[in-house]
Amino acid sequence: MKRVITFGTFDIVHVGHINILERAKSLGDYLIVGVSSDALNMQKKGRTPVYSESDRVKIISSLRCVDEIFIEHSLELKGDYIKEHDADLLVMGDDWAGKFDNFKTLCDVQYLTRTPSISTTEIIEVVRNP
Ligand code: C2G
Repeated sequence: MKRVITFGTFDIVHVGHINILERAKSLGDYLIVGVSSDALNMQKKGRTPVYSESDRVKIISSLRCVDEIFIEHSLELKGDYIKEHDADLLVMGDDWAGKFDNFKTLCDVQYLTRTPSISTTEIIEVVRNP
């Protein structure tokens, strides 16, 4: 059984998130998702997510393509998460292209093309300034 792992904040879930999760699942048999903690998102993006950690966990857990989830507390722990979850493949969007190549010693690494024209940041902008 091929185990695939991916990571993200998945705030204000949109079709780009669903696309990458479905594509990640299609590359293996079992999909494990590391959902960034509120604290990690604050470090990465300098803001608290619109949806709380527990709501984001509930939403991502409810998706048919997702088999298991855990909270990602630190970018530095990515290698440990890969090992703990016995992942065969790490999948990320190509905004992260090259950034996780050092994990190729632990598992395969693939960057998938992002879905164009949609992002959480743009959704926040549109809602603020309709
Ligand atoms: N994504 C995508 N297409 C979009 C928007 C996002 O394919 N239009 C992908 C991103 O490339 C990422 C995933 O959806 O692989 C989750 O995106 P974010 O929630 O923005 O994740 P991010 O905050 O970049 O966290 O350890 C890595 C990080 O936790 C990734």
